[in-house]
Amino acid sequence: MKIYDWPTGPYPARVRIALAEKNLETAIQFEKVDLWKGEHRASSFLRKNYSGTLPVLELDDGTFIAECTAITEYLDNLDGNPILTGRTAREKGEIHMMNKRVELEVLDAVSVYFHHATPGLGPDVELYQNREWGLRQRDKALRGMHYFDSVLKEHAFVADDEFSMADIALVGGMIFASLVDLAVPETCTALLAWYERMKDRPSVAKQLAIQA
Ligand code: GTS
Repeated sequence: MKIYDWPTGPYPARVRIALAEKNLETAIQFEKVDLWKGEHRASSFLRKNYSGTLPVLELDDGTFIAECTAITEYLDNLDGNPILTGRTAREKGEIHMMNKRVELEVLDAVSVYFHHATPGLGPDVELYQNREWGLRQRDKALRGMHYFDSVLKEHAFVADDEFSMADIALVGGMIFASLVDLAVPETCTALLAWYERMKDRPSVAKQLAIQA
């Protein structure tokens, strides 16, 4: 299997953390696609992923699977022992709901802020920017952090009281926020404490060492 990757990218980080949790790192070959040079916009890459985003998983039979959630679902179920995406119908429902909520309310919002209200990937790659939209998404991400703080005041993890891909997605959000200097509000004490606990996981620590 191959992953089209950008090693310090917050979304690729989600899949790298999932791979480490599943002890699958040695089963994967990584191929860099340079976002800063706009290689993800090339027609050869768009044939692999219409959306032009990283990461993308290529299976040995030539199938391409894009989207972090879909890739995580695939990897988690390969050995018939899903530990990240839920075992029961209820677990799956709750984990997917919270994973999507992390994307909508924090991670994707920070990404839009980066692409629209900061220089983003630079003038050659960012062909359309809307600063007002970017700033609104920054404020949405901050509201999202407060929401997850309230969740983590009541629960040890983002979904279902067990570590899951929803936690990994929120780690991606924390990584992206840090890359764009968007500080987590100090009042979000439960969110900050949860992130410190996440950093103790070898999978997350390894990714943060790559980010440093
Ligand atoms: N919904 C996608 C997913 O979950 O995989 C989003 C993926 C995404 O936005 N990836 C970023 C990207 O390709 C990579 S990174 O920002 O984490 O490095 N961005 C390029 C672009 O032009 O938006």
